[in-house]
Amino acid sequence: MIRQKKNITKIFSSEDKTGIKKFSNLYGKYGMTKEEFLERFNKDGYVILPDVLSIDLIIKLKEAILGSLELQAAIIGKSSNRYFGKLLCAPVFGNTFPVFFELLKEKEWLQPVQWLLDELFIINLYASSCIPPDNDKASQYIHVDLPRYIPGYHFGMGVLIATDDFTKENGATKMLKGSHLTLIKPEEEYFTNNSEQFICKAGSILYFNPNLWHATGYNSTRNWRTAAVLGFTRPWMKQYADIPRLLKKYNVDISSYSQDVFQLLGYYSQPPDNMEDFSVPLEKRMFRQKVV
Ligand SMILES: O=C(O)CCC(=O)C(=O)O
Repeated sequence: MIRQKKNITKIFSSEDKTGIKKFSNLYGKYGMTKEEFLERFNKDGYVILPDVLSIDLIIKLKEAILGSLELQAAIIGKSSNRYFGKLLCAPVFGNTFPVFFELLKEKEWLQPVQWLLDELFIINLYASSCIPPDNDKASQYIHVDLPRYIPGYHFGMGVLIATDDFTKENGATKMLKGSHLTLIKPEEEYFTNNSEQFICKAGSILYFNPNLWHATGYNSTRNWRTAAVLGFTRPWMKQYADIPRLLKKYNVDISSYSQDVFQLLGYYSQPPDNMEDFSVPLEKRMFRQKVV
C-alpha cells in the first residue's frame, strides 16, 4: 500500500564503530515504510518508485552516461552497439563527469537498499544499460542477474535508474512478478504474456531482486533509451569490476568525497594487501567487517 506523501524526508544518520554512517528506518519521501517496501519487494521481486531523482540530476547523469560510453569505446577500441550501451565501471569517468559520485551523496534513493542489505552494503556494479533503436533479439534475452539462491537471504539488490522516459515503444524493461523465487527460466511465451513493463518518467527507479527474471524490451523508436544500472551487494562479495583499483589506475580523484561514498565504492571491503593490516584498529583496516 502506498500512503500519501509524508513530509518526513530527512534521513538521520549516526556513526558506528567503523566510522561509517548508518541510515534510519524513518518514512522515506515516497510515503512507504520499510515494512511496506520489503513486503512488496519480497512478494513481487521488485518495487518501482516514481520520480525519485530530480530532473536536473537526471539530465546530468544521462549526459555523463552517453559521454562516458564514447570515452570507453575509445579506450577499448570497440564501438559496436553490443559494447556501446554498457559501461563497465561508470566511476572511472568521474573526473570528467563528477555526477557519478554526486549521485552517491544523495541518500534518499539509497534508503531502500539499506532497508534490504543493512548499512555496510557496497556497489558491486555501477554501469549503464542503454539500448539503441531497433535493438537485436540477443539483447532482449530473459535472464537473472545473480543465479544464486538461498531462500530468505538477500545477496544484493539491482537498481535501474531511468534517465529517459521509459515507454512500451522504446523498450521499457520487462519483469515477471514473483519469478525471483525460482531459478527455473520461464518459457518465452509465458514471459511475454505475463511480464510487466517498467513504464515510467525519467528519474524513476526500479529496485529489483537480482534473482528476478527480466529482460530489456524492443526499442522501435529512433532514439537510444538510456539508463543507469547499479548492483548493490553485501560487503564480503567480490565486485563485478574492482572499483578501487580501476579508479587508481585511471587516476580518478575522489579525495573530496566522504567516507560514505568510499564505503559504497568498496574501499573498505578490500582484501588486505599488506601484513600490517591485521594489527591496525578496525577503522583503519582495508576490510571493515561489522562487529557481531
Ligand atoms: O536495460 C534494461 O531494460 C534491463 C537491464 C538489465 O537487464 C540488467 O541490467 O540486468
